[in-house]
Amino acid sequence: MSRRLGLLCAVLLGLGACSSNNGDSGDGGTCVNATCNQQCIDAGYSGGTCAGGVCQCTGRPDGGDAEVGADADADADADVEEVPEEDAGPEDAEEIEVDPCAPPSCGPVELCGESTHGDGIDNNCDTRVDEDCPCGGIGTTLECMPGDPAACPPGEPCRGGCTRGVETCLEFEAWSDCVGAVASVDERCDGVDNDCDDLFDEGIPGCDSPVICPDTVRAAPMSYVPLDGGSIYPGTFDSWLWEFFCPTTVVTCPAPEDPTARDTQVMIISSGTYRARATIHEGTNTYTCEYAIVAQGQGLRVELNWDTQGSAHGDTDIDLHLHRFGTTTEWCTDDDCYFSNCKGSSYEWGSLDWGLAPTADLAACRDAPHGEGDEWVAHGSCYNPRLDVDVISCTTGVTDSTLFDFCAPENINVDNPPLGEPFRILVNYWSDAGFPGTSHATINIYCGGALRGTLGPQALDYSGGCEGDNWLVADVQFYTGPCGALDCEIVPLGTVQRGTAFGPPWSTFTH
Ligand SMILES: [Ca+2]
Ligand SMILES: [Ca+2]
Ligand SMILES: [Ca+2]
Ligand SMILES: [Ca+2]
Repeated sequence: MSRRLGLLCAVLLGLGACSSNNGDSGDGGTCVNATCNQQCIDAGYSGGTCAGGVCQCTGRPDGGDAEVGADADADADADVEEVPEEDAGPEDAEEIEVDPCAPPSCGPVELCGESTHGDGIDNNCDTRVDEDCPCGGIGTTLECMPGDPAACPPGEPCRGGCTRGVETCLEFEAWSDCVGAVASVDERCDGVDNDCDDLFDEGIPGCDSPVICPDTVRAAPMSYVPLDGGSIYPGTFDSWLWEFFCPTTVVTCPAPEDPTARDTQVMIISSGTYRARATIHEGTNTYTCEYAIVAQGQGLRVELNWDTQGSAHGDTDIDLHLHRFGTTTEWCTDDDCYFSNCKGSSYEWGSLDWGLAPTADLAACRDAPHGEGDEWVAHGSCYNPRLDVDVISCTTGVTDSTLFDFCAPENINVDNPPLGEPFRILVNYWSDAGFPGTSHATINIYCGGALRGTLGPQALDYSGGCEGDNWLVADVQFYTGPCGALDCEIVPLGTVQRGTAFGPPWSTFTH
C-alpha cells in the first residue's frame, strides 16, 4: 500500500481502497457506529460515526500522529497501514499527499486541494478554512465550510441544517474568512437536523417537535421554488409568516408570492444560497423553521449587477457579453453572445452557432423573465450560450421577481461548456440614460453551480453603445478535476477599454 493511501486510511476508516470494512463486526461492509467510534478513538481521533456505510473519524488526532493499525481493534478486520511517525504531523504538511477523491474528514493538517489554491474544506477542523493556502487571483472564490467536513459531502449540498459559505481571495494571496456558512451545532428539539448527520432531534429524550424542517432544498436559478408549509407544520394555525433572505451577491431580494400563506412560492433569479424562515403562531405557541435553498445552475453561469440599475439610482443600461472560444473577433459580433443575438427573442440559430448542443430540458430556461422563457419554449430547447434577460430599465423597490419592472441581474449561461477552451467575459456601458455619475458593475461567475469568482465593483464612466467603456472582466476555462467534477479556472483581466477590439491575447491557464 502506498504511503498516500496509508495516510488516507488513517483519517477515513473503511474506504474500499483501504481493503477494509472497519466499524463492522467482521461480516463485511456494514458499518456499526459503536465499533467505528472505538476504532477512531483508538486511532487518536475524538470519535467517529458511520456515514454512507463508511466509518468517518472526527476531531483532531490528539497526538498529531494518526496511527491506525490492524491491531487497533482486535474485533475488526482492519486492513489499514500504519502511518510512519515521520509522515504525519503539521510540520510535514507540504510532503503529505491525500487521495483528493476521498470524502474528507478531520485530519492533522490543512490541505490546499488539487489546485493548491485551496479546497474550501477545513481539513484540520480548527474552524479556519484554507488558512495555509495561497489563493490565486483577487476576487476568485470557493464555497467553504468551517469545522468537520463530514457535514458537507463534496459536490453535494451539506447535510441537514448545515450550509456552506464563501471565502474570497483577498490581497496578498490570502483567503478571507468563510462567510455565511451555517455549521454543525449540538442537536436541539426543533425539527431541524442541527448537527448535520441526517437525523433530526435524535437523542433528545421526550422531544416531539410539532414542526419538521426541510434539509437543504436545491433549485435552479430562474425558477419558482415552492415554500411548502404543509409539510413543515400540517396542523391548524392562527397566523403564518414567510421571510426570505438572499445571499449578499443578490442586489434586489425577491419576496414570496404570499408571505402570509402556508403554501406559496418564490421566483429565484440569481444563483446562491438563500434562506427561508417560516414563523407560525398557534394559540400561545410560536414555532419557527428556517432552512437553506441553494440555487445552482450548471456549466458556466455569469451574473451581472450594477449600482446604477433601477429608477432610484440612475436607471442606466449596462450589458453582459460573453466571447466565444477559438476566435479573437471583435465584440458585438456573432462571436459575442449579448442582447442583440443571444436572448430567446433575438436568437437566430445559425448566426450564433458556436457548435454547442442545446439543452433539451426546458426547466433550465422556461422561467426566464420578460417573456424570454416563452421564447425558449417556442424554440423547443434552451440554446447555448444564452442570455436570460436584457434589463434596460427597471423600478427600484419592486420585489415581485415575476414583474417586468423587477431589477434582475443580466445572466449568460453555457450549460455544457467545452473543456480546455476559454471564454471571455465583458461588461459594456451601453447607456447612462442621462445619469451624470459613475456606475459600478459586479460580476459573479458560477462554475458547475458553485460561486468561483466575484469581480468588481468596476467603475464605468463613459457610455456609448458598443463603443462605450468596455470592462474586460476575466477569461474562464473549464476542466475536469481528478475526481470527475467539472470545475473552472478564472483569470481576472481587470482592464477597461473603449471600442470593440478583442483586447489582450487569451490568458494562459494551468489546467
Ligand atoms: Ca483549518
Ligand atoms: Ca483546506
Ligand atoms: Ca442530527
Ligand atoms: Ca434538532
